Amino acid sequence: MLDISRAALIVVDLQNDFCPGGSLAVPHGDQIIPVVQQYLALFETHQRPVILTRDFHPKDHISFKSQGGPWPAHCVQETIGCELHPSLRVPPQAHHVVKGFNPAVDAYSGFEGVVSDTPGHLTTMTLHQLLQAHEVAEVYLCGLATDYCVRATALDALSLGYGAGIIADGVKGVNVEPTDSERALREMASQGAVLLESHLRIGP
Ligand code: VGL
Ligand code: ZN
Repeated sequence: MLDISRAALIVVDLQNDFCPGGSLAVPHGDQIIPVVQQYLALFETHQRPVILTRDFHPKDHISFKSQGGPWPAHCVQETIGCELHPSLRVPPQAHHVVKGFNPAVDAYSGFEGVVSDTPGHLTTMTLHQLLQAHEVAEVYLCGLATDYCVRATALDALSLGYGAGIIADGVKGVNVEPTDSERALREMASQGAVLLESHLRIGP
């Protein structure tokens, strides 16, 4: 049965640049928004923590093709592409985590970021510290992209001892290779993540 009494919801990188029209668009990335919205409402109703992560790159970030990296420029700070998708209704109590701001280091996992609840102000608090402060034992993950930042965040959560549920219809992958997302989901499951087959049907 649904038990989110010690859970937090983590919405990974649901930013304009990862949605159709963006510079590193995940195919159909915006289709997950209604599912994400339902989970946001659920966690808000139960007064459980909600965290939204954002890729937050300087314009000369090491992961960009201009610097010899694999990706087109994306999620550059202070651009529209870096903003959360405008149709997301972000709860006022939600926490925000930014990552990938060090120009020389790529950071796929939210656990490599810092809390930034005031726009433009980065704290030194990590996601792990934030979750500990709220006595969170398990995280429910949705967002973009299954094969990169969702994967990395889930694997870090599991390594840190959190339970992890992946909202299967609340994630979408880049699929540089067509099976990348499937592989990532299998890998997360093999490390202990629970794949939640259909939205709002949590548990066995
Ligand atoms: C991501 C590629 C590059 C992601 C971030 O959010 O999954 N993917 N930077
Ligand atoms: Zn990035």
